[in-house]
Amino acid sequence: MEGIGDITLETRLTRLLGIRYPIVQGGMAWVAEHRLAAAVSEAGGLGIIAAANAPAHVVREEIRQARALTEKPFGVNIMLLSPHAGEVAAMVAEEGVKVVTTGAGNPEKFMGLFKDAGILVIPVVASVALAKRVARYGADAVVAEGMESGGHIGELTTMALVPQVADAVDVPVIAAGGIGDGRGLAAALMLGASGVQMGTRFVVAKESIVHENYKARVLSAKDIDTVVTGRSHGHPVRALRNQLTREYARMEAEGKSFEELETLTLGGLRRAVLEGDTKDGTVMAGQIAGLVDKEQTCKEMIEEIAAQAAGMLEKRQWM
Ligand code: TUI
Repeated sequence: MEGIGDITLETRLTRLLGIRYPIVQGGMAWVAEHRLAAAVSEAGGLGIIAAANAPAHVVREEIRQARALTEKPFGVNIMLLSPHAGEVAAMVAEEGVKVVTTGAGNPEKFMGLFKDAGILVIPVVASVALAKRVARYGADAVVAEGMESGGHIGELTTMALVPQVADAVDVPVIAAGGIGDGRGLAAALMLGASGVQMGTRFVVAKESIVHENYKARVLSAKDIDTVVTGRSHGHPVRALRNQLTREYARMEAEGKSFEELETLTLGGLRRAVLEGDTKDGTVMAGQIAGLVDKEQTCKEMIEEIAAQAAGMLEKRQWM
């Protein structure tokens, strides 16, 4: 029982996952590696290792390194557009991972494999239709992710998506997109969610391996500093505005092909995260970047967010 006075942040999600706070860390490519995931899980949230485009043997090593850092549960995010998604799915079942989240697609074909391995499956969805579908074939919870998020996004906002998904499915709903503090957590609970997933806030965590240039851009970002590129070919991505996004937008307006645009961004996220190239790299971040203004440990972040949410709920501070 966590909270202040009578207010607890124990929810269906904390009970399902056996975690202390209803806070999940997003499965961010290149960012969500074993150190960040272990730190979030150690702090009482659910840490996630992002498989992204990595082959299974690389992700397996990440899982083992996370296990050396924490005995608490953590998850693996499988990015369904990855050519390695199938081999990663088989590997996580073999490794006995407790929780899998999926993103950027429909995880239907892997569902039997995950359920047979006793894995809790939490697909990220951007619509009511996909939420209903994954719930029907056995999802244990869903992440309802609004277009305020960084990276690959859907069409709906968190404010509109979360209550509609909460009404449509019986499993716990985790709200994502535009959430960065205790106010966001409290608001998500009022929309019918049982917890939140946060990405951008964790990018600047002390335990995050993200290059200091990238962290500095997130820390200094204003509310209107993110842009969405890639809408023309059906893979919209939100990132902080820079030389690369301007060039991309220019080429997109000229009607350049998907292949030409892909060449421009190839390796862009890795360049930004690992090398600190914030001019010609892809600095993925959500709209909440404008609110993220301090580097803290995951424990400090999670405890601050939980205390703020619990305090607001107890004092009816929103009224
Ligand atoms: O997946 C994410 N965020 C991501 S993935 C990523 S790597 C990437 N980089 C460049 C281009 C494309 C991917 C960076 N950020 N979030 C979860 C998420 N899933 N957001 C939206 C969706 C989604 C969208 C449509 C899930 C399912 C869907 O429909 C699938 C279907 O078949 O109905």
